Amino acid sequence: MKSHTQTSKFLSLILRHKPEQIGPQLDQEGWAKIAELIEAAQQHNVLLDETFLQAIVEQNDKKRFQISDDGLMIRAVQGHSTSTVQRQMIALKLPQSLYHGTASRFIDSIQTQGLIAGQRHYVHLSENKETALNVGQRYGKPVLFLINTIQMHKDGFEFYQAENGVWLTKHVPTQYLSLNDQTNAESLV
Ligand code: HQG
Repeated sequence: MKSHTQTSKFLSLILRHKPEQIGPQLDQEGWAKIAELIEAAQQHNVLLDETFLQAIVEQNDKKRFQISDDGLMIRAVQGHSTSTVQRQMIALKLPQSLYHGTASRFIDSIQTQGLIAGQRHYVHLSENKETALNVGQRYGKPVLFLINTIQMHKDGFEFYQAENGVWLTKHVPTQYLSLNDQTNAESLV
């Protein structure tokens, strides 16, 4: 068996982006049959079993994956780019504001175009600064944008929340964005 991290990355690839690479069918909500996934992985020389999958799902730092209540299916809760998946999610309680962490080199483009989803289905937003900064530092010097979610909601934009707490929306136009104070951002890293 590969390490948890390697397998978790493999699961992200198959359950979020390229299920066709090995074959398991994903439904609209992102679910794949565990038996089908295990068999498809085996055919591509990746050894998996139910116990190993369970351990990966439980120990995953960001709770990226979920196993269905009946134990038969597995999915990624967010982060998809495959068009097969179109999750229906409902936000129960929208916070006043949310953060988006990005890298400083994207500031100009974001201030021109707003936040766009890129390869993924949604723009990913966080309730707290630390999480957003961690997301941003994956691409360079992290900076924070504050999103006026209440005004967006009033203006008819929809927000969703994945089971792991990550907030999602299709696009954040520039008028709802403000760049968070730099020194403030740096003191949190
Ligand atoms: C940027 C990870 C230029 C955006 C994280 C980001 C998250 C623009 C990058 C999840 C732009 C896209 C998603 C514009 C947005 N011009 N750049 N107009 N609008 N961008 O990876 O939000 O570990 O697709 O700021 O924790 O970084 O995979 O999105 O820098 O929750 O579970 O374009 O992925 O979670 O990058 O990260 P991504 P993200 P996992």
